[in-house]
Amino acid sequence: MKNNERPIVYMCFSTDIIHSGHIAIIKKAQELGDLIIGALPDDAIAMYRHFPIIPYEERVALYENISGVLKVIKQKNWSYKDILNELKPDYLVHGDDWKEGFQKPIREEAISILNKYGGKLVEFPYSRDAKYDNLEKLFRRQLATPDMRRARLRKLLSMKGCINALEAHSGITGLIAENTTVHKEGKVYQFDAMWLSSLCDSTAKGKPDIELVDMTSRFRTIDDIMEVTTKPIIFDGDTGSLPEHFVYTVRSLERMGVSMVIIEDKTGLKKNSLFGTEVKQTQDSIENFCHKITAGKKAQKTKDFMICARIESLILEKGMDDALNRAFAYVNAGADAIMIHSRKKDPDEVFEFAKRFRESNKIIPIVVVPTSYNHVTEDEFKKHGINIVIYANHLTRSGFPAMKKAAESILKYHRSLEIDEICMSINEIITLIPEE
Ligand code: SPV
Ligand code: MG
Repeated sequence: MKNNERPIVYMCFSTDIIHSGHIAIIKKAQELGDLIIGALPDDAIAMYRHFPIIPYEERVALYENISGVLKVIKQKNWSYKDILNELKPDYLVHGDDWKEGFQKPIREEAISILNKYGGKLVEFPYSRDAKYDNLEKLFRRQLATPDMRRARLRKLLSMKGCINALEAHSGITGLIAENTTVHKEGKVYQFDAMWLSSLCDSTAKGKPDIELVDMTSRFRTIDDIMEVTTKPIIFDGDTGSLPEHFVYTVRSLERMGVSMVIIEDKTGLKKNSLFGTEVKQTQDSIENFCHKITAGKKAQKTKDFMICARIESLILEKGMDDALNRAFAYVNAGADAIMIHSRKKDPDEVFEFAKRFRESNKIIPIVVVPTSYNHVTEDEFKKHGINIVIYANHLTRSGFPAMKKAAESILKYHRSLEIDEICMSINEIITLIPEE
């Protein structure tokens, strides 16, 4: 590199569109020397920002063909440490927007490495031109199209190994699942997917979770959420109803852009699993349930849509062997994933299931809903071979108690002053709804 006469300039891109704003920065960088562009891989971008629309290889080709770019190399993650140590560029170019926010520690790390070998950081003022914002927004809308949204769950699973999903039951709860991010120790955390819970969809309508809210109404909720979000949706399909009905559900969900339906192996009047054996619930026969899975798999049109079989054996106290027998039978019938449900306070039976299932099957994703064993972290689940962690009811369970408290307080004091502290200001509420 250094036998080159001109200084080496390095900058890293995560963008999947190149507009005149990028070209202007590239031109300025090229005035400093020969420009090498780093390209972040899909998993790095998906983890900290939006999901990339243009795949990595295409982005590399895009950057390579920008006039005057010497070459494009892979920058494995957001940290510049490895690249700076290897390449030792004379200049590192970046927009000045990374002085704050999640990139602040990344900037500090880069400066300390540059200082060690005498490299320079050049920061160009970052202008948030409305023209570019609109362009990006338009481009980003593609993420919400049915084909892109549907396919994203499988992609995220293969990128991350273990993903999480938050319950959503309306447009606004969908927006919370879509947009909530937390910055911690130089990293950004956000939810990967949304869970369209039957319990929470029914609760929002003031109805019991007994398959009383019909599919047309459930689809309406999906539509409300899809209108304002882009993240993949996992749909709680209850029992899936009759196989003859389930095939229509599969086709509709797939057409809408839902990524996965989870159906549970119960039959007759379904009650919520968290009641366990306190209420009468009947598990379906292996044969019947396998038939339903196979019928669903035959009905789907794309390779991306997933049918997950949910096993209720532990909930209904039928034992571990029954749960495992069913899991293998359901996979043979075509299930793309297995959900093992438990309402125990500790995760032992779920971990035992995962261990024994993984002895024979390393591939099929395992889904868990840790409502009762909620002290277990996602990292621990991942270590036990689990791939999807669903927070199944937490926006419902946190939101409604606050509403009840507000209603009671108004009745008690005949005014609303006392609940100021638990109410979001109108300004904050407005910021939850992004402007179009
Ligand atoms: C739901 O969220 O509706 C579920 C999960 O099915 S559970 O409530 O735990 O059964
Ligand atoms: Mg449910």
